[in-house]
Amino acid sequence: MQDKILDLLKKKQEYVSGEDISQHLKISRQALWKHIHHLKEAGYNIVAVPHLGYKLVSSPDRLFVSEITSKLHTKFIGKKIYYFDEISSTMDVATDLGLKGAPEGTLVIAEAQTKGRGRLGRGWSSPKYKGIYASFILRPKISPQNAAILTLLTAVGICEAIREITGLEAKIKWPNDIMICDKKLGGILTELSAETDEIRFVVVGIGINVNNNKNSLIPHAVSLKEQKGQSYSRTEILQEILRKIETNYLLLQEKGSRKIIDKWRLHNISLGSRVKVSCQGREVEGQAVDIDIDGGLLVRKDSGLTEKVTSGDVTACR
Ligand code: BT5
Repeated sequence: MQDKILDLLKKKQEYVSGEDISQHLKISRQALWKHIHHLKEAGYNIVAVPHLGYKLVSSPDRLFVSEITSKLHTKFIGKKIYYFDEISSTMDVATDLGLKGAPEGTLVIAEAQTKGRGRLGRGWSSPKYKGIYASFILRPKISPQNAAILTLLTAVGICEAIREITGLEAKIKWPNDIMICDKKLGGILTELSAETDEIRFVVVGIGINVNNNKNSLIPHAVSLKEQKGQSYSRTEILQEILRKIETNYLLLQEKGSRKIIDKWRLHNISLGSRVKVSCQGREVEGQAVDIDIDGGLLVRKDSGLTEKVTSGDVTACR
């Protein structure tokens, strides 16, 4: 009901009389007053003026479901959203939902994570109300061996969205880092639930530093606020990221990986540089020359041989 009241107030952007709202939503004036009271407690600045009614002056910077769904305009990502003020990791909840058969596009959002995670057991710093911590479920009809393309298309979507909203040139460091000026702005974690030759579902997690000040950032990290000197609406950034990811996912389904890889090349900072990739206790060093159709990095070693690495951490050598 509170979502419906908010919808009405947002649409009008002016005073709406209590009587009109009550009639429209078929609730008593008393019930309306209670809902308005709860909304105010949640941080919505709603003014009430006798004879004029209620007006929404501002919304809190929270990733509430009603905030995300209003103006989201996606086909499937975010049609079902689970919101948490604080949780261990959005990955765990999304995986649980995936196992229970939740539909493609189901989204899990948290304002803070107590056990946010990266790859290989590493942590993801997730301070409250500062960043975006989200995981969504995909059920792609591709083989598990090709799943790396999902990380690539997510990275492209994030860069496109950040550029559109902030003008900043976010770049992708293969395979899953989103960078600005050599500092880490965000990361992507892709976890598969698969049989040998079939994906059951994939959970894609994204973490982005948005409104962190320096003191809530770990070393070598950056936030949009630190970089631009202004705060951003996390809701707007998340909405644009979801729209762009969905567009790229549909592009993958229609046209295959090549289009995604072409876009990826535009945003990457890995190709052309000399790299050292550590992958399962092994190191491959050479020049990053290209990306393979399934998302693997092609490294030309000093011996002249080219090796494909499918996962790992990249360090630029010089
Ligand atoms: C990643 O791993 O970059 C993937 C991060 C995915 C996080 C999201 S948040 C929503 C969802 N729920 C989760 O629990 N996770 C996902 P990796 O490439 O392994 O990088 C991890 C490393 O990044 C850490 O070891 C730190 O050095 C660094 N790091 C941790 N928190 C950071 C932050 N907030 N900003 C920048 N760097 C960070």
